[in-house]
Amino acid sequence: MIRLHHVAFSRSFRVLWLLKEMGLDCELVRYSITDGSLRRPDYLELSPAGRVPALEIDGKVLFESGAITEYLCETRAEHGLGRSPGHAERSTYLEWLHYAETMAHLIANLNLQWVFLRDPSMRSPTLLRIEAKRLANTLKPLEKVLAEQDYLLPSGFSGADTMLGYNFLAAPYFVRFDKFPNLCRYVDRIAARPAYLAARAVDGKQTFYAQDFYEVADG
Ligand SMILES: N[C@@H](CCC(=O)N[C@@H](CS)C(=O)NCC(=O)O)C(=O)O
Repeated sequence: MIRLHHVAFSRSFRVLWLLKEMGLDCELVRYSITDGSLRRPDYLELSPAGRVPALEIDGKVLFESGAITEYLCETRAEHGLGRSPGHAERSTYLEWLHYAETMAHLIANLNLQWVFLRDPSMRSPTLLRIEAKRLANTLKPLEKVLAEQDYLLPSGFSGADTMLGYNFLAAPYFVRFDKFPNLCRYVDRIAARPAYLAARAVDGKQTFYAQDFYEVADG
C-alpha cells in the first residue's frame, strides 16, 4: 500500500502526478496548510519539518518531493521516468529535477507574502518585486531548452517534468507568461497528459489564490 500525505495545489501534487503517470494507486491523507495539522507530533514523525509531501511506501516513510521522485523513478524503473547513473541524460535529469526547488522557494516566498500575510501592510513591495523578478529569471533557461524539445530532456517525459511541471500551477499568478511562448506550449503539453488531468481531478478547483494575477506596483 502506498499512502501520500497531501495538500491540494502544493508540492505534493508532484508525487500525486508521478504516481498517476506510473499507474500506481495510493491512499491519500489530506491536510490543510493553515489549520496546524502539519505541525502535530504524529505528522512530524512522518515529515520532520512538517511539510508535504510525505510518502509511505515499501515499509518506510519518505519526505522531500525530489527524493521521493528519484526513489520512485529508481525503484519503479520499468516506467522509464528516471535516468539511471551512466545514462547520457543523467546529469541533466538531476539538474532539472532539483531546479524545481530553485523556482519553488521563490513561489513559496511570494505565497507567504501575498496569501498568508492577510494584512497588506505586512507585505514588502520591495521583496515582492525582487522575488517576482527572480522567478521570471528562472523561466528564461527553460524557455531556451523548450525551443528545441517537447519536454525537459531530449529523449522525452521524465520525473524532472513532474517535479518542475507543478511549479506552473503557481508561477503564472506572479509572472506574465506571454514572453515565454515555448514554456506556454510546454505547459499546455503537460496539462493534456491523462495522468496530469487525473491528478488535477483529485485536487479539484484551486481555492488557494483569490486573484488571477498578483501585480506588484512599480517602485
Ligand atoms: N523541499 C520540500 C519542500 C516541501 C514544502 O515546503 N511543502 C510545503 C507545501 S508546497 C509545505 O508543506 N508547507 C507547509 C508549511 O510551510 O507549513 C519538498 O520539495 O518536499
